[in-house]
Amino acid sequence: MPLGDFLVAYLRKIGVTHLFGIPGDLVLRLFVRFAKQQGLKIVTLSHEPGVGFAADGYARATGRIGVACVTYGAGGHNMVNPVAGSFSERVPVLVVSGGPGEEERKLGTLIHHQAKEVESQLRIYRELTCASAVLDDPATAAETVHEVVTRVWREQQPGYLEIHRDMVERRIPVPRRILEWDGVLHFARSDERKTTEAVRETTERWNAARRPMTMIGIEAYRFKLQREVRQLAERMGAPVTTSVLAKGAFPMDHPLFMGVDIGAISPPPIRRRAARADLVLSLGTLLTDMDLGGRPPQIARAHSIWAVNGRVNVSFHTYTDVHLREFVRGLLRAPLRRHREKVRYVDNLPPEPPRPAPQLRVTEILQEVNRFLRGRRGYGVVAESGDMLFAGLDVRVERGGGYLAQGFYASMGFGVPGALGAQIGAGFRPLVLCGDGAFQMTGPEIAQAPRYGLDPIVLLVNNGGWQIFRPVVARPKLLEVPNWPYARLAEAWGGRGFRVRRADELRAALAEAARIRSFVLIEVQVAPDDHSPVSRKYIQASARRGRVTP
Ligand SMILES: Cc1ncc(C[n+]2csc(CCOP(=O)(O)OP(=O)(O)O)c2C)c(N)n1
Ligand SMILES: [Mg+2]
Repeated sequence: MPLGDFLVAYLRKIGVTHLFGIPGDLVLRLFVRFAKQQGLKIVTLSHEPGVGFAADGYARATGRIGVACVTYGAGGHNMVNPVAGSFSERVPVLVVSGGPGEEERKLGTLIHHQAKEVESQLRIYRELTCASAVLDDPATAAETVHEVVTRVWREQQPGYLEIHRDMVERRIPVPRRILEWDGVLHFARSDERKTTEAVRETTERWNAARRPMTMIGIEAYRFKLQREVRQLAERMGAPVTTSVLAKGAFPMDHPLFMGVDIGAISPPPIRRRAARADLVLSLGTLLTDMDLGGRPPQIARAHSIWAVNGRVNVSFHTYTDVHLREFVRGLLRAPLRRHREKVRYVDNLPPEPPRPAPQLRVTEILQEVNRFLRGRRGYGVVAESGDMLFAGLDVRVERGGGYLAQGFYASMGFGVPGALGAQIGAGFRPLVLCGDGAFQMTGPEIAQAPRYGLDPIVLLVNNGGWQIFRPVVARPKLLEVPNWPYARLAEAWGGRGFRVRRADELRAALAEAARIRSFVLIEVQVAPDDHSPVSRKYIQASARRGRVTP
């Protein structure tokens, strides 16, 4: 069959429903094939960064592969940053790019959109993907697609396919193995004997521990272990925290959930409990400066078991080839002792003020958001980079509601397009927490919402600039951004816009937004030197680390 048709059939077979993209002449034929009858639903946005973030948001929210299709050069290069974010945060995104045909490449001229060499884009994407290929050989094209996609799934990281425009209609042989395959992708399998031993040793240590804790990381989410991890936590009975990146991987209203652990700048009860722990069982947590608050792990290695990246590290030795799925399943069958401890959820918010202040504060916004979400179903929170990334740590989405944020790579621009992709894929109504600076990067993609029937609520916290840096930058002028008429823009783009200045106005606007069936933007005015509690701690700690000591 023609290569283009094979690719569509293949993606459908693995459960992909949508394709995010922007066409160009070097990818046009492929793009049109994707949209053919029985093909994929095409979602075009205004700018490739939005496309990349939307495909990533789709993948995060659905647990399926997100597909982004771009033209060669100008399009592909424009999407580098979102794909780098997907790589860092283990999101399975497949990038499909067009490219110049063989005859064109033989002309000896430079080809429009080309940067250094025709292969430059491929080389750039090699750095940002776990598998990449140019499909230039009809004989092996089908196998190559299968290999790249299999790797993307196994590693939960992006992959890259470049399909030159003269290849789209080329007929390719499809091996029987792929034709007869049921379309189910598999994760890497662990070594059984090593798993048995890792589980046995973990069980011994767990049963000997007096004050253990469990920390849930992003792999639990990406490898679709939420249910098992919850069961395991209930069997073990100890308090549970998540890393920053994994917020949402464990139910926020679960009686064992203590909150988000961000190392030394965690809420004091989490810090104190972690300091007293004689064993931390960490399931799928990447070791990042963000999660550990820029300090070495508080828990000495002697008292920890870290399962991540296909390894189980038990204090000072390591079991290789033990992946999180088999490890967790093994533990579920093990004779684990159940600890009993009364666990209380903690965040960083102060008590609510008795009456709304004349100038709304970030902490009050978070209290209103929590009030709004309490008991409501069908919402997911998307936190944008900037103060809202840290503010989001104090948001509590109950009853299985989703939570998405770039909790480690932390690129501005993820929020609005990521939310569009997430709603398209998973159907929940996003509540986007977004700063004015980040909104000016990709927020205008919200204008795409009406034509796809999407209705996110964007809470735009307007503090007049990139103010997360205000406490550490001596010249505030450097941080200013122009003041857009955000609410009026929302109305002009087919949504509804509100401007609020006080907590009671915000409460009313949110209640109204819940009734409105189009997208809604609520602009919330706050003072430029007001920050969420976690940002305040984080930015000071980060500035200390960057300081040059003579
Ligand atoms: C793409 C990108 N560029 C720059 C940064 C560095 N950065 C982090 S937060 C921030 C300011 C965010 O401003 P805004 O969205 O208004 O949020 P605020 O800090 O004011 O709450 C900047 C520039 C980044 N994270 N991502
Ligand atoms: Mg701002």
